[in-house]
Amino acid sequence: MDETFAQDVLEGLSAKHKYLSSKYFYDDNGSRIFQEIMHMPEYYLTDSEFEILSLQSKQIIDTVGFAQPFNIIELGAGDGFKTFKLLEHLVNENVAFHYVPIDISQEAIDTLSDKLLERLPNLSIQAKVGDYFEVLNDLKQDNTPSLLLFLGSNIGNYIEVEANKLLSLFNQNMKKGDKLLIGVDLKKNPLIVQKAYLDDGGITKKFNLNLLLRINRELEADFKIDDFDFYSFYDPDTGDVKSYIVSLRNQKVNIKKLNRTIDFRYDELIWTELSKKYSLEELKELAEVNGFTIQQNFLDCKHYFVDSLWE
Ligand code: AVJ
Repeated sequence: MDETFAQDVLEGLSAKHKYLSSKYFYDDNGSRIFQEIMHMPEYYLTDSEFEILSLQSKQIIDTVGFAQPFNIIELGAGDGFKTFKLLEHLVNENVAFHYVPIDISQEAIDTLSDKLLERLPNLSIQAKVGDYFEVLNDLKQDNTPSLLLFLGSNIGNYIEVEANKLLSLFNQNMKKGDKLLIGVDLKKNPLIVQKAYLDDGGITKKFNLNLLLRINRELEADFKIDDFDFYSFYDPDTGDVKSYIVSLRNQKVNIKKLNRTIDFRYDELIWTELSKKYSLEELKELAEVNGFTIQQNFLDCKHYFVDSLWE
């Protein structure tokens, strides 16, 4: 795990066009800063998906149409705040189901389980720590129908080939009849998207620069945070939001554990994240090339976001 981080940092910072993977944002500090992002008024994604799950949980579950009991398997459960609305609906309706959150972090799973049980003491939680696919493969053995959740527009972090790889792997690990509810951020007025990723309060900047602090701590590097800035750009044609760390001067950074000194040019960029937005047509295409069909789309009232039900 640590080894991969070191290797990936080395590879990304040695490249002609430097890059770091956004999956490394989420150490303990990064996860906390992401919570702050989700509370920013500019970051509409959370509010939109929360609205969908608050107002349409009944329609979603009716459309899924499973016999009871069934499983709700959440991939990359995170803090489970949006999912709470869906789970609450099911518990209140006395529906028989098991909630199976999957995350690679034991700590994230423990916190989530405690928080949920506090508010929904009757909830049946069968948390799994580990790799998505190992856990999904295990679940294939049991013939309880399963609804997979992949919420929060996490799919937006994957470039096209990777998104297709991930979704076809989901597909291969699902039993006949299983369904997938996937949260996807939609193309919209570019100013709204731009502001969600380049906020005036600098929280997203702090989120990105935290990755340099993580490298300082875990790989014994000497990044001077004040000598770096942040930039994010939305291209409304492609739907790509690309985020970057910007070097504010010519500088050298030593990374002790990598035995390397890395040169940064004035204005040189490190690409850190893709947050892709889809149109509904592109979403249909994404489903179909990976062997799914869209059963129904559930949108928020502003049509900013969709929870799309795939079979
Ligand atoms: C959690 C991946 C959906 O890309 O919108 C928020 C992460 N990055 N602000 C996103 C994020 C900058 C977020 N996802």
